[in-house]
Amino acid sequence: MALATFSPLKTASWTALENHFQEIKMQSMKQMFQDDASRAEKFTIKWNDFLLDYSKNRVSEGTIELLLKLADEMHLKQAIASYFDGAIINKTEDRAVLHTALRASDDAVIKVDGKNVVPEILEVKNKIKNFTHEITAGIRKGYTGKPFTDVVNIGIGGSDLGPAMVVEALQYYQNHLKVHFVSNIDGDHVHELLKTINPETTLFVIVSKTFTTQETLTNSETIRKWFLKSASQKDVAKHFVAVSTNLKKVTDFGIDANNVFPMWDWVGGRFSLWSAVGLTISLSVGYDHFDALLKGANEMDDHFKTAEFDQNIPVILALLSIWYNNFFEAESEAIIPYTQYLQKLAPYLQQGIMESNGKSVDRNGDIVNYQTGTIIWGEPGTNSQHAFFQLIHQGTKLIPTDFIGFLKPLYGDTNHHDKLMSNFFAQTEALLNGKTEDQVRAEFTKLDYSTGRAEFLIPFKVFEGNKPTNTLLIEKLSPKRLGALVAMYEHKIFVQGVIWNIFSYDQWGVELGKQLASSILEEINSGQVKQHDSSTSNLLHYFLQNK
Ligand code: G6Q
Repeated sequence: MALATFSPLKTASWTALENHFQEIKMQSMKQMFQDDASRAEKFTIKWNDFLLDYSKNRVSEGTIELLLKLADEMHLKQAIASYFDGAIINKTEDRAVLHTALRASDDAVIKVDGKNVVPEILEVKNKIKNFTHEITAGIRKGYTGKPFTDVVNIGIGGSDLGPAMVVEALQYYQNHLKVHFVSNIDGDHVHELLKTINPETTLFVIVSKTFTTQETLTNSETIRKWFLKSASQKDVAKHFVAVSTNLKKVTDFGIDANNVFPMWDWVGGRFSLWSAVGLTISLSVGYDHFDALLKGANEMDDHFKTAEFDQNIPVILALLSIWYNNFFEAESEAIIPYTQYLQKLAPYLQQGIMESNGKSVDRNGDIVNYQTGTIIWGEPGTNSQHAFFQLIHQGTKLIPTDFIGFLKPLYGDTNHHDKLMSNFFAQTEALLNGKTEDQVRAEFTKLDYSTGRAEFLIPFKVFEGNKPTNTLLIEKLSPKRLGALVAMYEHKIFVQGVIWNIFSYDQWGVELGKQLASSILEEINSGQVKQHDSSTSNLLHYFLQNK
């Protein structure tokens, strides 16, 4: 079934939310906590070993009811069914959106064009499993007979960010292989990498769904040329494998057809880490951990499909985000994991969230008259506390923030972990309560400040508070829980796209720059600058004269 195509502004709940917003916008959460001793309990969802406390949000029970009504009015239930059933919900590209099938159970039946795709998925998983074993056990060897020590993932965007984020996040679970990522067309990126690897013992995984991406092909060619300085053409087959839908182009590159890991057009790049795009993940942590990552995502899929909306983590997170984006007019959201392992989570989610929902045309092709895609940013705590938290606490902008923390550290160092987590709890508490003028004055009195000095400093030391946060507490960082966490955000993206009446699974916005770059490259190569605006012309002339 197709997704609904009417504006959320046409629903009764949207109007009710607008009215309700006028009542609630000045209310303080501090007061709400004082008025209701069971607030935290009411706004907490426990699922497996995840706990989401969303009580530190500027919402009442009435707000949540209205937001849930909005979800119903936008036919979210039916939309979820269409998403999981393989309906063509990516209409502008005429495709199903089935990254969820990649982590479905082995006996699931999921049809695309009438054909069950699960057997093909299992076949590719098996190929990933066997290949991982052969590389990690040293059965497959390099061209001089040595086992592989390094793996280079060559890809960009969806073919880089997911694997890079997960490999970093699961560093604790890594085996002996050193995994590197090269993505940028900037030659300095690849040349720095080449200084650190040995052609005899390095495996190159070229990841490109289309196998037409300029960055990936240029990097692959540069690397192949470098490789051929010490190896011969026939050795390419041993050292280069590819993940792609484009078998012809892959084999033209010189890669053995047996070394191609297929993917499908119903898997969008930014949702593809669950497919063979995750081959480097499997190589890095072993197939069993890769499989556990998929299982975790699958469990979150089940939760999303079956939990009532008021107990449904992705649904609640999406609705809260809509509340701030469309009613409070918040411009951005921060995601702050309290673990260094998740340092690439925010950049990864920036693509997932901003490429999916950064759209200004609705599902009818009309320009929307409301805000869509949220701007996402973030860095791990506590580093971020010493960097940009000042603005979250005392700046002029409202920045709803997700705090993600873990009950247990991986190395069992409770000294560090307790300090880390005390910061985690302190920040959300400070953001909620702030600090009043009276509290600041009392502190100054204790410190024996002169009245003049104290009165001067008070305004600078007051914290307004009332800053919304979600707290997600997870048992311990593991492949399975990471899979569930990533799937949670994927489904949040989906819910928001459904409610905003936009197509979340295309990305036409990245095309124009690519087209212009290819015609400008011709001008740079020929030295003939064509007609541009005067700024671009001047810049091109300057570049050509001085490069
Ligand atoms: C993601 C996008 C995009 C894509 C890259 C790489 O959803 O589609 O980021 O992943 O442009 O594309 P290829 O895998 O085709 O090289």
